[in-house]
Amino acid sequence: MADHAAGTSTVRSFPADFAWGTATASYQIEGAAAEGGRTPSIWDTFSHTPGKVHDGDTGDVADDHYHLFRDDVAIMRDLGLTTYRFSIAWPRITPQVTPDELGPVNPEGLAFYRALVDELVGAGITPAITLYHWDLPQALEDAGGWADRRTAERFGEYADVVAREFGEHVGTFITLNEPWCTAYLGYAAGVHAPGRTEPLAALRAVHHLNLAHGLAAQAIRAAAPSAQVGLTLNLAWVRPATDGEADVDAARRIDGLQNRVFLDPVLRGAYPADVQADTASVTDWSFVLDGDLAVTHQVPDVLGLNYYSPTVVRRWDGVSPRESADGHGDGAASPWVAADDVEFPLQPGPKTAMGWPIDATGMRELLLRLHREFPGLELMVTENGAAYDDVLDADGGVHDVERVDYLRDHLGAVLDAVEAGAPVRGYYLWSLLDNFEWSYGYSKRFGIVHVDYDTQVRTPKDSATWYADVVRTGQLPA
Ligand code: IFM
Repeated sequence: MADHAAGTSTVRSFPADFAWGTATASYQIEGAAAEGGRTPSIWDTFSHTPGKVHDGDTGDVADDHYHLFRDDVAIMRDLGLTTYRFSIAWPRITPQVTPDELGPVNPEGLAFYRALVDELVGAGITPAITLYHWDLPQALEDAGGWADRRTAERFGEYADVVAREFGEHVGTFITLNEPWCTAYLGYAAGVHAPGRTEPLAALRAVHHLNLAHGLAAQAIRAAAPSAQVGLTLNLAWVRPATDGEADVDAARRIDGLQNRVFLDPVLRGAYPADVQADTASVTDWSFVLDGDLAVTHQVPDVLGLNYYSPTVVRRWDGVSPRESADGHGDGAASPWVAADDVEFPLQPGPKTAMGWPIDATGMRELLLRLHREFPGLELMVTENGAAYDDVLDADGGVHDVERVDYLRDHLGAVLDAVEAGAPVRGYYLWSLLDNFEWSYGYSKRFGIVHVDYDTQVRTPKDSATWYADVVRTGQLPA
């Protein structure tokens, strides 16, 4: 910790082998939606459906990273990054997949990612590949999507193809990104693709995603024994609004639905009994078949944490408008299956352009909780960052002071956890580039590199310079 009290400022250092990266996702940056043999994903369908995405934005072009990836790797090399987390678009790899058959592998799809991996390796940057960051082949959704267990089975086969192809050069294969969003935002709240509002489908999706993780982990371990298996969860630092029994119980239920329903089957080989009881009005969980929990129980070599904002919950009184800081409030379908009586009171204090409250404490607390509950499990921050209403200044720069403050606070929280003994191995800043922010389209800018969507000109923001300094020195400036 910085020693301000003594009038001196002790520099805080990260471990020498700490991995420094940025993260992106295929649909958010690639564009070239109809090129290279790619078939539509659920996000193509969703974004092309009127009213689903801000301003009718789509990922058709996005950052045109498909054509500009060499420039983007050069930016990362100039920043001194040691690793880069990106996702592979499943519809580029097996574009003819059906629920019953993976279908032929598309050489053009493999060639694109091969060129990207080669470029990264040539720049001294270790690739970390996410296998699923939400762009499910539409043909699978047409047969039920993640609510159908065949999607998990095909995912395991797709993981085998990717691990065989890239296992040699890739440090980590992350099976899934934020299955909470896939299951609940996609199948219960309907604000993400495929836009369904079916609580039962959401819980089926939860299980099939856990199964998909297990099948993919098995495939990666067999095909690429030198690579690490990762899983990225957006765990919530859940706190009750008061010490009252109802609020404390609301916090337990949200912790179950967001955190433990993913952690437990993967790390303990069991679903939490309280979550199953809480959701009994929706399902008896009979979609969990004999032997499934042995498959989900594939402990990752590294668990990825995505953290942005804290979560405060209380029991809703059922009368006043239901509050939700993230837009899932009164009147909207809720992502919180069987928890319609829980609300998320709006918090005072500073917020990012997403309206998300800023509190880095949650980052530290979640890392310490993971370390406490799963000692020995290696940890990685696989996403952290902030959207702000950045503008290109007359001097040609983007002076994103607030983002620098946000990053400094959150990296400080990571260091707190490291200093307390949590085995946090690295940090991926979300995001390298401004990009397609899902239902918000291009209206929210998370990048440390500004993108002009008309010209595709990239301009590193002040935060990029600041981050490059942290990476170069391994030290957190006060
Ligand atoms: O842009 C997303 C990313 O795809 C998943 N994690 C959260 C980010 C910011 O909302």
